[in-house]
Amino acid sequence: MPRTGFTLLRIMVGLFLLAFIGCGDEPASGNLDEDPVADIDLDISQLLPYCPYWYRLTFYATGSTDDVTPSDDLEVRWDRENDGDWDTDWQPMWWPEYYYTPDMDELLGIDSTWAVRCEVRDEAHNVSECVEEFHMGPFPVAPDILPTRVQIKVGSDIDSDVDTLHVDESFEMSHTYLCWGVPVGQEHEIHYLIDGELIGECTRNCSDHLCVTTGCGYTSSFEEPGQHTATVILDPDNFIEESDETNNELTKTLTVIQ
Ligand SMILES: [Ca+2]
Ligand SMILES: [Ca+2]
Ligand SMILES: [Ca+2]
Ligand SMILES: [Ca+2]
Repeated sequence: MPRTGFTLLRIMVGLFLLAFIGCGDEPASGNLDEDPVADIDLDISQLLPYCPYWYRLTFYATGSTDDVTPSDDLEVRWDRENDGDWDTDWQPMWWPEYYYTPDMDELLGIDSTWAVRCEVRDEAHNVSECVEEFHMGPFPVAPDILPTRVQIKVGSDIDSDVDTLHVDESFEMSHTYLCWGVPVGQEHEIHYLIDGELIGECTRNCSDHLCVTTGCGYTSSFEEPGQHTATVILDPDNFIEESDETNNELTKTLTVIQ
């Protein structure tokens, strides 16, 4: 073969190899690297069973896919209330959860509908946006004060809360309540009743916490087996004007056994 023909052949083989290697970087569709497909899931659960307005909001973007970048290598960032300001940096998909406990000012402002926004990007920095709305609540209408738990504590565990007691077993009564949009420092009275009889009373201030657990220092025990009713009444003398004056009483049934 003449020398010029041999050189031409080498160039053609080289071009063919370059084209062949380049094909491996392209998606099966033959298109260039496309935007990822963002897919988010929301997991909404109560943070504490007696704080019905405290939520654990977990946002997952693990369902997102891309034509080239493996799902595990995609990145996501979150704007948790869709206000235009990103609340996280770009973060890897293997840590996609975002825990958030809204405070009352935010809850009062969002009218129980919440929108979360995210962006998912692939390794070529192609970006897809996703927005999803979800519902929380219904929330009380401010101002309102309401009990959410009658707590019966036994032993030294301050978090214990039982329905069943033994005869002569000592217990302490307390309660959890919400001051929903009530000015901080606003006083209210609290009445504790057992079987409809007033057995303790005290005064407390509203704080800016969503859920407050407190007690009037009442401890007692039952001498006989049977069923009893423990009741907490908030603001019995109506120091606070509320949107709902009918939800200030909460009752718990106690079973006393030998
Ligand atoms: Ca892509
Ligand atoms: Ca934000
Ligand atoms: Ca109320
Ligand atoms: Ca009242």
